[in-house]
Order: sequence, then structure tokens, then C-alpha cells
Amino acid sequence: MEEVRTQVAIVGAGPAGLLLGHLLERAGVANVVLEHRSREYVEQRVRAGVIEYGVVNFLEEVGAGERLRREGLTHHGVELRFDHTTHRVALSDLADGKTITVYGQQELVKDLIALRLALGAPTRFEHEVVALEDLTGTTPVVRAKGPEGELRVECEFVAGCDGSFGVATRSIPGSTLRRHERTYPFAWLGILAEAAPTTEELIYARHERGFALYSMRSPTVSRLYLGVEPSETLEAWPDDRIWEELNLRLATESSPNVNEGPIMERSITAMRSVVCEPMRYGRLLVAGDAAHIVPPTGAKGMNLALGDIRVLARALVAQIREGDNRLLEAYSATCLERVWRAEEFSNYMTQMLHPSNDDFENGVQHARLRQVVASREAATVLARNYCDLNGL
Ligand code: RFL
Ligand code: PHB
Repeated sequence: MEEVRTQVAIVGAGPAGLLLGHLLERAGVANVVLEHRSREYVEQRVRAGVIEYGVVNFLEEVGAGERLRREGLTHHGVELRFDHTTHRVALSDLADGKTITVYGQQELVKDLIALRLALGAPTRFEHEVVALEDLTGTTPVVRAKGPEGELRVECEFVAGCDGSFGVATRSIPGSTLRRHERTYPFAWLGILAEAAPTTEELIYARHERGFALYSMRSPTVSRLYLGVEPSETLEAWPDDRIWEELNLRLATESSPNVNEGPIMERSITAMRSVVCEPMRYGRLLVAGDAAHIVPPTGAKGMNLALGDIRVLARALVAQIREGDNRLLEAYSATCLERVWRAEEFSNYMTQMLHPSNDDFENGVQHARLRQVVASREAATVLARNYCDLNGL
């Protein structure tokens, strides 16, 4: 068995774990990243696409935003489509000039891995963490299984950045952990297609047949989603059916069709809201999807994860380098305040845009949508939350 000592053991090389590793490296705090999957796998995993204004600025400030600034697509508005009519929400006008940036999550993951490898920071891909031990003692231990056998990491702190199915939150005793959860009666079927985006801005559509979202990754790649039943399978959705449904749900009189092209990637994701409290247990700190999940309708998941890391990196550096524990003591409460705001916004967007079987609910959805397009105050709240909820 191989044995390693470090100051912070980071479980997971998603956006959260990689950004934490980067910030700790910059501050001279020794750390090891342990990732279950291969480098190729995490660099290809297609997920989020929208990065908030403050998060983009923060990434740039810490030296991780160079390609993001160059290749990311800056958007000043989004469209809300319902009752076969499209309404533009002028995000920048309503949110003090702020914008959002469309940039694939896996591109940010590639950038952070490249920075890490350039600094020679220890990164163990294909190492599955199987146990976290002595979390309430002074020297916690992380045990992992890798291609060459077992690895034992002794550290001062463990950062659980291992996503929603990881080992970190499961290591918090049930008597300490409170889990708040809601499951929605729909899922998203997402595709990535080699097709030039039909529009310049994202379109969130509420149609009687279900939800649809038009997004993109580059001038030649479109990213689209359909709201489907949670029990749906990809086998039931051949390419023709996907395009037909997207066209039906997104059509307006002035733009009746979306650009079609070969589908490069497809998946179905269930929609859930989850908050785990507290986000700390002894010397274990959890961040990102490991601690909370939002339905993707508000585009908040990755932004929240990166927001947690900004708080966590400062707290760990203050504790380890200066012996100051105040930020670490406040870590969970500081994050949860922002997490619940993101949960509220994601829930609001989800409930407003996915038609229901319940007619009362549909009436409420219409009232909400009409309020957003008719009231500058309502649109301002949406725009501010959409562009910069994390306010980094
Ligand atoms: P991740 O990205 O899941 O990374 C966790 C990593 O931990 C590894 N791991 C382990 N490693 C070692 N040992 C173990 N035992 C391990 N168990 C797990 C995993 O392999 C993985 O590499 O979590 P992180 O870093 O917290 O990042 C969170 C984001 O990935 C997530 O919130 C977003 O993708 C959510 N999301 C969106 N967020 C946005 O901000 N904007 C969006 O536009 C947006 N769109 C989306 C989304 C998520 C989606 N899906 C697929 C859930 C659209 C979709 C469809
Ligand atoms: C995406 O581009 O993948 C995307 C955009 C907006 C969302 C969710 C996902 O709300």
C-alpha cells in the first residue's frame, strides 16, 4: 500500500475539486486531488454551459479565465417563449450591465487540469476513494483504490468535492446530517448537435407538450433540451423524434424551425433539489454537488459549486497558514445562505416553465410568466438572479 501525506486531500476532479486545488496551490497549501474516473472521461463529460458574471470575473482574477474570456460566448439577454410568442428578457439592461457567459463545463475542467499539471500538483486519476476515516480527529485518513493498488492519504483536512453520488456526504453520520430533498415529476433529455445555433441567445420555452431549452456551445455546436417523463429512455427517442419535438415546442411564426445536425451526445437527467446540512463534519468540508443539487433550469449548479470553493479556499488558507479558524467555523452557514437562494430561484424557474397535469398549477405558471414579461420589477429579480446570484 502506498502512503502519502498532504495538507488537504481533495476528493473529486469536477469543477469544485479542481478549482479548490488551484486556489490552494496558489496560496502554497499542499494538496492532492483524487478522482475516480480517467482524465479523458472528466474532460469529455458534457454538462453545464452557463457561467455567471461574477464567477467569470473570479476565474479570471485567479488565473483560470484566459481561454474562457477568449472563447466563451457573452450573452446580454435570454428569450422566454410561451403561448407561441417570444419575449426577450434584457438581462444586461435589468441587471446593471451584467452578462452571462456560455462556456462548456468540460472546457473549464480542461483548463483547470492543464493549470494543475503545469504546476506539477499531484493529481490521481482513476483513484476511487472508498473510505474517509478519523474525520473528527486531528489527522484524517483518505483511503483510495487505484490501478496500482491501495493508497492511504494522511491529511489535515478533507474536501468532499465528489458530486451527488460521492463518498463524502455518506461519511457524515445520520445523526448530524439533515437532507432536504424534492424530486420533480420530469427529467431533461439533452443533446449536443453539430448544428449552427439558430438564435444568438438562449431560449427557455414553455409549451403545452412540455419544456424545451435552446442553448449552444460555439458558432457550430448547439445544445438543446426537452422536458420528458422521468421514466423515459433514450431508446424511445430516435433522432427524428427529438428534432420533431424540438421544432414543435420551440416554433414561433417568425422562426418555425431549428437548425438540425448530427447528434454527438445525448443523455437523460432526473431533476432534483437537494440540500445537505451542515456542509462540515469535523475536518471534512463538503462543497458543490456533494452538498446540494439544483434542477438545471436556473443554470446554477456549477456556479454554486464554484461559489462554495471561493469561501472554502479562503477558510482553509486562513486556518492552515495563519491558524485562524473563524472562516472555517462559518463555512457551512456562509454557504447555505447562498445555496438556499439558488434553490429558491431554481425551483421558481423549474415550476414556471414545466407544464403540469394540474390545471390550477398551469394557471399559476401563466400568471408568473406574464408577470415577468409585463413587470420590470419581476423581470429585474429574474435577471439579477440569473446573471449573478452568487455575486462573487
Ligand atoms: P461533479 O462535476 O459531479 O464532480 C465530482 C467528481 O467527483 C468524482 N467522484 C469521485 N472521485 C473519487 N472517489 C469517489 N468515491 C468519487 N465519487 C465521485 C466524480 O467522478 C466527478 O469527477 O461535481 P462538482 O465539481 O460539485 O460540480 C458540479 C457541477 O458538475 C454541476 O452542478 C453542474 O453540471 C450542474 N449543471 C449546470 N450548472 C450550471 O451552473 N449551469 C448550467 O448551465 C448547468 N446545466 C447542469 C446543467 C447539470 C446537468 N446534468 C447533467 C446534471 C445541465 C445538466 C443537464
Ligand atoms: C446549457 O447550455 O447546457 C444550459 C443552459 C441553461 C440551463 C441549463 C443548461 O439552464
